[in-house]
This record gives sequence, C-alpha cells and structure tokens, in this order.
Amino acid sequence: MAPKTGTETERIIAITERYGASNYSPLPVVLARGEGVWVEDVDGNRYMDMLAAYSALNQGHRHPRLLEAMRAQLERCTLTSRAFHNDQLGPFVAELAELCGMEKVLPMNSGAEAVETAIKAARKWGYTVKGVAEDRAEIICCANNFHGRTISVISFSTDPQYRAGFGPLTPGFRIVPFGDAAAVRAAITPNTVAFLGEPIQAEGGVIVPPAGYLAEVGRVLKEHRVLFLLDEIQTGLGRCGKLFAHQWEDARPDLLVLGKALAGGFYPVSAVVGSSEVLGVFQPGDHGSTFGGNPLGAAVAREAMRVIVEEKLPERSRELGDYFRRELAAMKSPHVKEIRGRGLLTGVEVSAAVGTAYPFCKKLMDKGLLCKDTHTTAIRFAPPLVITKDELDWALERIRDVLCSAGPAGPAI
Ligand code: IF1
Repeated sequence: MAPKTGTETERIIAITERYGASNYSPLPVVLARGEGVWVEDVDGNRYMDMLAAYSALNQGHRHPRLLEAMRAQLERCTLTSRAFHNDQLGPFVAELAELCGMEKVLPMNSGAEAVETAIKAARKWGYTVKGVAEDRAEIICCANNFHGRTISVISFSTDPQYRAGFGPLTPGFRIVPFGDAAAVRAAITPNTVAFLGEPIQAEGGVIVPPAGYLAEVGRVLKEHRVLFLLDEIQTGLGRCGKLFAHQWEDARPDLLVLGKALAGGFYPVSAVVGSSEVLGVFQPGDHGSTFGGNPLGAAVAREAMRVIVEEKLPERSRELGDYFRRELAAMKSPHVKEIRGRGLLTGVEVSAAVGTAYPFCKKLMDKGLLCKDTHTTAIRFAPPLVITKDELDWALERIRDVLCSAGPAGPAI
C-alpha cells in the first residue's frame, strides 16, 4: 500500500523499511503526535486511534495526569536497579496488590517477560510445593492463544508462523481447545503444575468463551491442585468492562499477569500478581531484570492505576462498549458475519465472501479512523477507554460508511 509520493510519510516509511528489520507490515501512516483518542501524522492528518496500542493506551495518549507523574519522576530519579531499594517500588507493589486483592507483586517490563515469570513461578511451585519430580512439570495452554514472542512463549503457540524457524522450542506444554473446561480436566496429569489462559482471546480474534467457562476451569484446577494463571495483559485494567475480564465470572486466578495499560503507554511496565504461596518460591537471585521495578515506570504506573479507578474507566468501557456493539449490529451490514466483545474490546468478523478484514481497515484509515485487523478475518476496535460518546458516534459514522456502502465483494482498495 504505497503512500502519496513526495510526502514526509513516504520518506519516513522508506528509511524505516531500509534500516529496520521487516518483522511488521504496518498501515502506511506515520504518527508523530497523540492526545487522548486522537493522533496526527507527519503530514498533518488527524486520525482517531481505535487500536490504542493494543490496549496499552486505555488512559488515552499522553493523559495529563500521567504526563505530570512522569515529569515529576524524571526530575528525581529514573533508574536504580534492584541492587538498591527505590522509593517508588514499595508503594507501587503495595498499590497494585491492593488493586488486585492479591498478596504479592513481581514487576517486570514487557508482557512476554511477565508471562515467562509466571511460568517460572508455576514450575518452581510445582517442584518445591506440589512435589512434582524435577523437570517433569507440565503446563496446560489453550489453542489459538497469544502470550508473547519469547522462545518459551511461542513454544505453546498454535500459530505455525509464530513458531516456524525458531526451534528448538521449550518442552512442557500441553494444548487444549479454548472454552472447553472438560478438556482442561482431561489434560491434567500428576505432573500438571498450572493452566495458563486468556479470559478473552484478543489476538485470537476477540473470542469470548462460553459463560461459566472460567469459573468451571477454576473449580477443576482447585480440585487437582493445579495453579490458575490468567494473562490479562490485554483484557485487564478496564478494557473489557470490568477492572479484570475474569471478574465477569466467579473465577479467581492464582497468578494474574498484567502489562500494557499498567503504565498507560508511557513506559513498559508489566507484573505478575498473586499469592505469597506461589510468588514466595522466588529466592534472591532466582529471577530479575535490570529495569523491572524502576522508579520511573513505578511512578507512572501508580498514577496510571489511580486514573483507571478515579475516572471509572471499567464502567465507561462497559457502557460505551455495549452501546458501540448495539450500534454496529443495527447497521445490519451485509459484510459482517459476527460482532463479538466485552467492554471496549470488539471484534467484527467479516463474511466469508469478503474474506479479509484488511481492506476495511485501510478504508477506515482513509476516513480518519485507525484500527487493525486480527486473525485475518476480524476488524478489531479497541479505542482508549477515555473516549466520549460523541467521539464514538464520530467513529460509528465512518464505520457505517465503510461497512454499509461497499459493494458485495467488499470495499475496493
Ligand atoms: C506483537 C497481537 C495484541 C498480549 C497478551 C502477552 C502479550 C500480548 C494477551 C505480550 C501482546 C501485542 C504484542 C504485539 C501485538 C500485540 C497483539 F496482535 F500480537 F496479539 F495486542 F493483540 N499477552 N500483544 O496481547 O506482551 O511482550 O508485547 O509486551 O507482538 O506484535 P508484550
């Protein structure tokens, strides 16, 4: 998809492609500024951001309170390493534990690192507490999952592209279908230490499991003394209309994995939150990170959490998400097969006749709305949770244009 010739957009894309590794194929727009739900490209075009950095921007671009917290901390101290204490880490872990109603927090940076951390915790718990024989631990994961890109994490991906060419992969994972609690029960062996899942599969195409699934999985795991690990890196912190998506059900994870919006898009901050019994397996030297728990990330994350609570972002997400999907359904677009989601995480599955969601995303971009296809056939809409109803109506108008005015073979590109 070539941008207009001679533009700054074209120049920047050219050097990005010339010098950057080509592990992405982004839409042809070069963003330079962001504020709230709006972004501007290098040629001065304005767009609404309905991807929100895969839900890292739940608080919107450059939320003023986060900007202030970040600035204030920049004036004081940015990094200490964990060789010393810093005055932000203690309050950060205390406030995050309190927010989650859990006992302990282990801070990391990226989401994938936090998932790795949860796996390490579960394995060590299996050996030292449950009594599984050395190197025999098994972890049950779901087909169609997305948990990140490290070698161990792709080892339990079921997407061939994520794995191909990167072996040898890490052993010790078993795959069961998503949304099927009986399959989890059937996969448990005496060596099973944990089940790892997402409450809603976001990258998997915004797949919402059947009602009661998480609660039933929780019961099965408890019965067999298997840890319940939930990756809420994308679904958590208000995105799905509750503080955490698992709160739609009577389910309680042993370890909750968080990232993305934890620092509102200002800094990579992730964490594993859980019980003393499980996180207590780590002894000094077992695990760590140069930047994990740094004062800059911790300070901005503390404010990011306060913004989520004080601006009632989960409630906004629930109300506006319901409204958004109602309006989408009312369009009765011939190109739409199914509309799925919770809160402000929505997937619009295009019909088989249309085939792929990408042309819709491109058309929406041309109308000033940025979103992203997922799993080829779904358009994902996930705006910042600070979006207003008027802004959502603005988006709906453009979506209606694209979904309802195109010919039966889909929109021309
Ligand atoms: C990419 C997807 C989203 C995640 C869940 C862990 C991680 C992610 C549930 C890892 C990260 C990101 C990564 C980014 C694109 C994006 C993505 F399309 F690939 F799947 F959001 F939907 N668990 N998701 O969603 O976190 O290490 O990236 O901080 O890899 O291209 P990370």
